[in-house]
Amino acid sequence: MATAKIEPKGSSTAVEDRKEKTYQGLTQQQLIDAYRIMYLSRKLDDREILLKRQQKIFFQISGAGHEAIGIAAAFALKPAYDWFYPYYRDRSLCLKLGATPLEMLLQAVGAADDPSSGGRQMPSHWGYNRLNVVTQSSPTGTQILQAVGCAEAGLYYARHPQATRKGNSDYREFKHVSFEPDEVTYVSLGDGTTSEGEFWEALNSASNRKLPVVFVVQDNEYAISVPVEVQTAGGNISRLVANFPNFHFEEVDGTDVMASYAAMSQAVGHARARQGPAFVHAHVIRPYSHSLSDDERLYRPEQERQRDAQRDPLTRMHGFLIRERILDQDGINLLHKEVEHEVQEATDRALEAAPPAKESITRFVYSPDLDPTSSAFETQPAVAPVVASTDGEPKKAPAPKTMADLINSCLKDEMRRDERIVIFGEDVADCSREQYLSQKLIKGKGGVFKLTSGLQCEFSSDRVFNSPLAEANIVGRSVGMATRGLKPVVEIQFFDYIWPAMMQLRDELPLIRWRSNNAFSAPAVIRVAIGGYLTGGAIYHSQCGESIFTHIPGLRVVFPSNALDAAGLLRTAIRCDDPVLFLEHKRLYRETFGRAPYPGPDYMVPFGKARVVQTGNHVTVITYGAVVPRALQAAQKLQREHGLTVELVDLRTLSPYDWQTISASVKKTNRVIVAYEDSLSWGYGAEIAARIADELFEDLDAPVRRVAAKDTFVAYQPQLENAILPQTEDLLRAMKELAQY
Ligand SMILES: Cc1ncc(C[n+]2csc(CCOP(=O)(O)OP(=O)(O)O)c2C)c(N)n1
Ligand SMILES: [Mg+2]
Repeated sequence: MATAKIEPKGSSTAVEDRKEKTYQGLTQQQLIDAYRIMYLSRKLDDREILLKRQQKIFFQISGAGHEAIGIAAAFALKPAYDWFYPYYRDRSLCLKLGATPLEMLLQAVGAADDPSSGGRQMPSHWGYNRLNVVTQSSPTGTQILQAVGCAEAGLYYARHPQATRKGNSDYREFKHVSFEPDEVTYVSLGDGTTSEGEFWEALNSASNRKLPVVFVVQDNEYAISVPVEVQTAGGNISRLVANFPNFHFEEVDGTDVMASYAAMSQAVGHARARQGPAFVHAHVIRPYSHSLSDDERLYRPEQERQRDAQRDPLTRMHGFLIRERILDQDGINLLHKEVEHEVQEATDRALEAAPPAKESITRFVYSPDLDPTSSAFETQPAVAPVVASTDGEPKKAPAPKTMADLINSCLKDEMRRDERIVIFGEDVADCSREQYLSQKLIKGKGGVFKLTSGLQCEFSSDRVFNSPLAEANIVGRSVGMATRGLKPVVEIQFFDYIWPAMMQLRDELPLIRWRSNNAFSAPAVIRVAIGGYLTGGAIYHSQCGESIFTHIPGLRVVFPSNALDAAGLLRTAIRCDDPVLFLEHKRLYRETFGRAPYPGPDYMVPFGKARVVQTGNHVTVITYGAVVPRALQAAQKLQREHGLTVELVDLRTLSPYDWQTISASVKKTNRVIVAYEDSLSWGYGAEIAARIADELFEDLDAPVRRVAAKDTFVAYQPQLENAILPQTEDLLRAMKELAQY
């Protein structure tokens, strides 16, 4: 059945009247359209509930009660122009933006053709690439900082239009970038979610940077069973946020389409005019419990539920259309029939849709386009050759530089090459108060370890800047920016303080591509200073813990041991199309060991290729990071004192890792130690040791040994630190024992 155009009741006779009469700027036809979408949204919820009861779908979350604010937002914004970070109750918003009922039901049944996730995410987890609706996840609140990063990216492109160009031989080849000079980013959340720290971090940055983000809090007074007065001091979020500068604030009855539209129009207008962010607090209802797994009658009495029912946005809109004589009951009935037919048709098709193939489960864990383990990322160092000078004396070879120097040079060269790179984090700028730099009053800082020194001076505060002291803020914003095609190379000052960013690092950054079935990606680089052996670093400046991150599919984890590898691997990290956790050992930053001349602006080391530091016959040592120089020292001593030789393998990247080199070496020496700085139990080496025991059992002449830190924390007192972290003598002892086993 074709959908008839249901027109305002007086349309055939009173054309002039209709032209004049609008409601907060909405025409009668738009109001009918609004009601149609709201009704469609509710009927899709109802149908999903039925399908769930019939066990034809597997979960249900409704948008019921939130339809009016959603439709109002969609009327005030533009699909495929503005950007959207909706939450699960935004069904009406997504329908109005252009998502179809079939698309929604394809997600409910988990079909291969579900455009949001290809059957990977539960229903109501929107994501429509063609509409700029960014892939949504389930952790409440992670979308908010990403929306901030998204808005920052739009502003950045407006200032740097050249940065949108496609690049050659790096991630830019595969990342289509678009922006609109007056685009706005929409993000929505529930009242409960305003309790998350990331909400406040997002408001803080949006306010401070005057970003065009429209925050919409859909306040249904409950977060599952927890009422708003428990979440929010004083019970009203509007009162708490009222003092953020640069904001436009609206508090509105979110069950009233016209009032909501008026509020949204003001809010969007403010953001579009680049006046700053806006905050819309919409009071809504939640008639269908939290989800189909929840029964609100357990914690809400009938009278409270009845009170809410009086405000049902559908009933209100229905009554309004009749009262204003925009539609009569026949018109409403016809509209209902059409919508119900549309839902039925979409349901029939969705139920026939094929599920994804089982073989597809690992597709899009990583970029299908660019493989950082490939030979495209293998180049030779371009070090100036030693040539004879005119007086016949050989010219001095270029001076070897520290790991800190080479990382800094690599960042500079990459920033010159790629205008999409932005760098931010705590203390990474030379000086936030730029005038001190321009007046030459100070030298500038450029990182607590000075790794980003001079970058702000060369590339401006637009590309290199300090963040607030908030790690989730750093990573969350970088996810949003990377989704838009920028290449954030952000810094976490100490590994010990990475944990506030864990939700973004575990549930967002590495998941964006997989959960959206490759519709979105966020290949950001997170540089992190890690490790101990500092003499005085104590507990909170010495931690390792890399295995927590190598356990995350979708994330590349790199851990160089020397200057040359650091430069080559960082370049690969920046140019590749996957998110990378780049771990830099603080103790190695300025170590004499492993210095090298700068290998030039195109030197790259592919991921997943270990380096055999020295070959040997009696025992293999597999390690990485600051244990490499210690193991080398031990190996040299073993050879001097006992004539036994060690094959030393530096993994360089921990995920992926080079199984081929490990396996070849173990097959050769038949004895292996896996050594790492982190505490022994559950550490990175446990996985390597397990795999060796599993796959190379026949090749072993001795048990697989691990040498690692004690299962405690890294103490301040140097004698304790030495006793805790693995030392050269520990390695030497293990090598000797194993070689003689
Ligand atoms: C970080 C996080 N904690 C807990 C949950 C489980 N959970 C899902 S929705 C929800 C309540 C959200 O309430 P609110 O923000 O008010 O949105 P509403 O569902 O009421 O629309 C909770 C606790 C989650 N998804 N994410
Ligand atoms: Mg709520």
